[in-house]
Amino acid sequence: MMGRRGALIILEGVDRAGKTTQCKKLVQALQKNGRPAEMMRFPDRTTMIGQMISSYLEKKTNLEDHTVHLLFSANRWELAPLIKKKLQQGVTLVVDRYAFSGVAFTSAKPGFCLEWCRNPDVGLPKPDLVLFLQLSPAEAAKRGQFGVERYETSDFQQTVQHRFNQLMKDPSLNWQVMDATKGMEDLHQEILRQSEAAIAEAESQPIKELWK
Ligand code: FDM
Repeated sequence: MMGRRGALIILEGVDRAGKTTQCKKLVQALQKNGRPAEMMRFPDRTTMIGQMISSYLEKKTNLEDHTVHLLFSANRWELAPLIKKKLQQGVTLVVDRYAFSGVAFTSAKPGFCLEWCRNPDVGLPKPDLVLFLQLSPAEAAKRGQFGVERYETSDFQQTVQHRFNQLMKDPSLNWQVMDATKGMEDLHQEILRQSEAAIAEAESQPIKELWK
């Protein structure tokens, strides 16, 4: 008989909501509870495609907007076999950004609609839980300046937030909105609770396909 599979847990959210910190804390807490868990992040800048994306984000190169969107998606597809393998081995994956960032960021650019942006990611491994770390623009501003990478401006981030709001209306996904203004530890406990529930639910289910 097949063993129990791991869960695919995604953290999304606006800049400075604390996604990366929370991903790391979640992996540590799951491991402490005796659950095999690993962290991944997108873009994964270590692959050849990831290096092209990284150079674009650092503004060292320019890429046409559709092209870079497809590269972000290709970066997920190149890791999809590994994601499935790990899940099937019983490893829970905690992922910093996924297709939702892909859609939210590109569709915030002029001339792009959600549907076009979603298409290349249709069929990727479907997350069992998508945690959205919510932070108001005012609260985000208190946490310091934006960085120097592409997309790190408050106008663009606000449009991205609107796109995320549209994506969260999709009832085919298990979206959970988390209040990121809470203290780091309280937020962590809430994320851990949601994750344990999703892991228990996923155990007996096959891996599904995103947006299919
Ligand atoms: N981003 C991220 C996209 O535009 N599309 C995507 O598919 C993904 C996964 O890249 F500005 C954007 C979001 C963010 C940047 O930053 C990656 P971090 O700091 O590596 O998360």
